[in-house]
Amino acid sequence: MPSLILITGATSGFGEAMARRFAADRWRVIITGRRTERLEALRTELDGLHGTGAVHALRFDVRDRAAAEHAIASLPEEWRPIDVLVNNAGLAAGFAPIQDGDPDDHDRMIDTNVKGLLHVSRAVIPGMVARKRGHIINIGSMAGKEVYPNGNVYCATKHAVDALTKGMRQDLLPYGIKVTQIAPGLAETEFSIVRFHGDEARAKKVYEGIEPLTGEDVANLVHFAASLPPHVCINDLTVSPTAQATSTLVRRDLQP
Ligand code: NDP
Ligand code: 8X3
Repeated sequence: MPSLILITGATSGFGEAMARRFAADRWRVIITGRRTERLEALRTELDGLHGTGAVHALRFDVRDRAAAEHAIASLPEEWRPIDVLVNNAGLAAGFAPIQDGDPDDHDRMIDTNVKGLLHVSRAVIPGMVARKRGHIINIGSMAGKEVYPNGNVYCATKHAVDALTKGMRQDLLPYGIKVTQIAPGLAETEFSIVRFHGDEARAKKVYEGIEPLTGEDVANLVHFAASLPPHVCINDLTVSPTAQATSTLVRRDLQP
C-alpha cells in the first residue's frame, strides 16, 4: 500500500498544493476542509489524474470537536492507518491593535489555529501510538517565532502551534512518531484575503514588490520532510521569501 496522508485545509493555498504534490507522488491523500464543492472538484481532478481511490474527502469544520472526531472515526478501514497528519487548516482574521480587535476574530483564530489543531490531532494520534509509527507536520508561521504590530492574537496562536509541536515531540518520543513544524513567512495564497475579510485589493498590497512564497514552495518542503528515512526528523523549518528577513523587515525592490 502507498503511504497515506491526511491534510487539513486542502481546499486552498498550502493544503491544496500539498494534496497535488503528494498525489502526484502516488501517496493516498485524505483532503479536508469546509467548502464541499472545492473538496469534490479536487478529489475528482486528482482521481482523474492518478486513478480512482487516490483521494478521500472529509468535510468538517476543525473548530467543531465532535465533527472532527466523527469524521476521523467514519473513515473506511483502508483509509484509517494514517502515516502523516498535516495540521494546516488555519487563518488570520483582522489586523488591528489589541484594544481595537474584534473579539469574534480573536475567537475564530484561537478556535481554528489552536483548538482545531488539537481536535484533529487528538482524533488521529491514538492510531499512530497504537501502530508505533507516524509523522505529524504542523504548519506554524514566522508569526510563531516573533510578534509584529497588529499581529497580536494571530501571532499568539502560532506561538501556541510552536509550543504544541515541541510538546507533541516529547510526548510521542516513546512511540517513534516524528513531529515537525514548518514555519513559513510571506506566502501568497487566500490567507490575506481571509485576514482582510475579503478585501482583495488590500490583500494584494501585502505582496507588492516582492516575490512571495507559493503554495507549491511550501508543499515541496512538506513533501521533503515527509519523505526522509525513518531515522531522520526535521524538527523545525522556518522558510521565507528571500526578500524577507523578519516579519517586519522586507525588501520590496527584489521583484523578478
Ligand atoms: P488559505 O486561506 O489559502 O487556506 C486555508 C485553508 O484552511 C483552507 O483550505 C480552508 O478551508 C482551511 N480552513 C480554515 N478554517 C477552517 C476550519 N474552521 N475548518 C476547516 N478548515 C479550515 O491559507 P494558507 O494556505 O496560506 O494557510 C494555510 C496555513 O498556513 C494556515 O495555518 C496559515 O496560518 C499558515 N500560514 C500561512 C502563511 C501565508 O503567508 N499564507 C504563512 C505562514 C503560515 P475551508 O475554507 O474550505 O474550510
Ligand atoms: C502568515 C505570515 O507574516 O502574515 O503566517 O504572519 S504573516
